[in-house]
Amino acid sequence: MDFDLKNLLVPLTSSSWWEKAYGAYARGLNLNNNESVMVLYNADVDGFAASFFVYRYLLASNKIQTNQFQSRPVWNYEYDFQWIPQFVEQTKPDLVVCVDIPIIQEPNVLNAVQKKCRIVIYDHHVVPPNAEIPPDKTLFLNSRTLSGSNEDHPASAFSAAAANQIGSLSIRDLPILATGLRGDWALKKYPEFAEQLEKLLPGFITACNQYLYFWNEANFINLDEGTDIPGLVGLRGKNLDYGLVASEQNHVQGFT
Ligand SMILES: [Mn+2]
Repeated sequence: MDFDLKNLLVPLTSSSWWEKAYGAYARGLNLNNNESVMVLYNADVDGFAASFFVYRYLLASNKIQTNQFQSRPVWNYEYDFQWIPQFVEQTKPDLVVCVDIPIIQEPNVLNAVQKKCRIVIYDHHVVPPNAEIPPDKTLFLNSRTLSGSNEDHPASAFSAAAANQIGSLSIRDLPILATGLRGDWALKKYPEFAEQLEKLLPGFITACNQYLYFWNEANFINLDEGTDIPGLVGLRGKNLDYGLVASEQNHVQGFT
């Protein structure tokens, strides 16, 4: 079967700002010998997929060893980001890469972190009008501001396109990218990619969604009626959230 990995994410890579943004990203992710990286990613599928493609990029560009790479999800309830300076103090990376997290809204955090290490951010959340872009050791990339017209490209799309640019993407990565994009409802934005995916896994996305829909609907009905979800009895709030993530993961693994 003929796959075209070259032109996967055309609406992104043909945009007027892509070359410049990719160049800045590539320089930002350039490591000196033995430097280490910490990737902080939004704890959703777009963020997770993005962190995977950052790793792929670093492997291909810097030939890093696994002990030079660490990553950590950032959960919704951690979105004040005030814990990050101390976390960086403890883990001592030379470079922090933030994908899919709106950390730009906390200039005090960025200022504290960039005193300790370099920062590269790719995000596509709306940037607050009064956000301060920190100079010096922080690189801030956001498709909405780069395009000047609020263009929205998920973090998994951007980081996969960058990994693809240096040839470190393979056909096996397509389902990961599909999941990331699907999580942000953005699969339809990239018709060339959707076409390659359909060649690889005909009907995969539709079938997987139909399967999950059944569970999600059942969960919704249970909660709406004030009953517990089987297997997650007595859980509410954050604990229920954790439980649901784990059970959805099980369902997806069962499905694939
Ligand atoms: Mn996202």
